[in-house]
Amino acid sequence: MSYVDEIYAKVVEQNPGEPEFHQAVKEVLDSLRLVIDANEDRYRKEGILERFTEPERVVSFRVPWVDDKGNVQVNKGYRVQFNSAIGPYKGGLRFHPSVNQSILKFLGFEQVLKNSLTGLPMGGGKGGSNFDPKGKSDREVMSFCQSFMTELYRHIGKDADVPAGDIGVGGREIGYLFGQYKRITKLYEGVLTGKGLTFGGSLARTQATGYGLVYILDEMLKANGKELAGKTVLVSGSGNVAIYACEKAQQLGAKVVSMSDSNGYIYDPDGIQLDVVKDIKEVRRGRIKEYVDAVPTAKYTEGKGVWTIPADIALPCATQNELNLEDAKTLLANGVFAVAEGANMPSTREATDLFVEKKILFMPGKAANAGGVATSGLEQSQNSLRLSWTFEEVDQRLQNIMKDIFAKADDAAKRYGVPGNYVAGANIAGFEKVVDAMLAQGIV
Ligand code: NDP
Ligand code: 2IT
Repeated sequence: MSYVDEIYAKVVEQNPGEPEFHQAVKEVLDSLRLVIDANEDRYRKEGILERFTEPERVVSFRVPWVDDKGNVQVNKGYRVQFNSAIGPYKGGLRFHPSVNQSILKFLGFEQVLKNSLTGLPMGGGKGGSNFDPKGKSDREVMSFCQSFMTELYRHIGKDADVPAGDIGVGGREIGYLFGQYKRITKLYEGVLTGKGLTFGGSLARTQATGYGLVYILDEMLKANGKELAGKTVLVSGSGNVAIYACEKAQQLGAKVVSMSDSNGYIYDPDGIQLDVVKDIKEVRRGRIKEYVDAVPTAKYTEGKGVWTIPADIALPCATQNELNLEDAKTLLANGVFAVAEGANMPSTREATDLFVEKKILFMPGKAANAGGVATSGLEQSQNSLRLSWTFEEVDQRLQNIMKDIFAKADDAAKRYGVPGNYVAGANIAGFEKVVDAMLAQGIV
């Protein structure tokens, strides 16, 4: 049996009930076959894949808190510290009822390769809780965040592990978490990123994931003789990534016609009015269906289905496995020629395979959404230097990083004889750096 197949079988056997983790490992290992086969003896001898697929540490803990009615609530909290070969663990916290160990391990595993691609010295980690911030008061969210940090603080630190936001964790949550960390440890340090601008946050971090997604999309289009201006774009989700992907796509002359949340999607043939979406989502924490109250010419549809709208480009920016094989077929039949993933693993394996097989321009999440964590890395740099860069300075660095990621994925795909396959290219380029560091550091 090949080393890849042997390790994948082991991962499935030793991590029962973790389908998302299996899925992410399989996708990555399959596309690394060429590299691994070429180095099989050395990698086997050093146990590279056994170590690469096993998190260095998984911490799980109880998060008790009291709601506004005086009832005690108990949630599960986690931090997966996956790989620290190239730097301290770095990666977001997700607060969503679906959170479990499988989802956080898949996210942590992907994060290792993503962070490597940024070129910055960051290892990979992920954490979170099955806490649902929806419908909770600010006091309840604060109470939960304080309890969460009262356990998490002992596992993190500016040179050990630096969490940030992800689904359900934005500026409000990071503020509460930072306040509690500082209070417990007496340390005013860059232990979290995505902080408010008055206490160490970086300009452009809020925009970074969505902007970065469109920068790399633009790069991919240009490299293939196409351009973004004038194209019709589908965006799913209406959170942090979706909103700023929409903003940058519009700035570059594209027409974004959809957004969604877990209840349904809106279709605005005249182009999304982003100020309306920002007011609903960032100010009022409302639902996307409220968009049609302000824009009656747009249409709201309950349920899934955002991928049935005809367009040129699709940007899935909500969550894992939100775009399946049927959706992929529909997109292709409707003329979509490029897909870039704002979310982590939004396309199922079958959908990804179809995009690759049909040779459309497809940029996988670990490359396409790396602008967020890259800018987190820039926030860490600014914290260490005790200064802050301007918006333009950070944005320029972000653009350079996204260009560089495209070049790395493009180059690795060409080197291994699969030009244009950015799935393989991103996985290979991310893996090469991590493996080099792991080999140099011995069996740890
Ligand atoms: P937000 O919480 O700001 O927004 C999430 C959006 O996705 C919401 O519109 C939400 O709808 C929707 N969504 C979440 N879960 C589901 C679900 N199970 N089914 C359908 N819709 C869902 O999160 P972000 O924008 O930060 O994150 C979006 C994606 O981008 C995630 O995959 C995340 O891992 C990834 N990402 C985020 C980065 C960041 O910097 N924030 C960086 C890189 C990747 P609803 O409100 O109904 O739940
Ligand atoms: O998936 C991701 O890359 C993030 N949620 C951002 C992580 C970070 O540390 O900024």
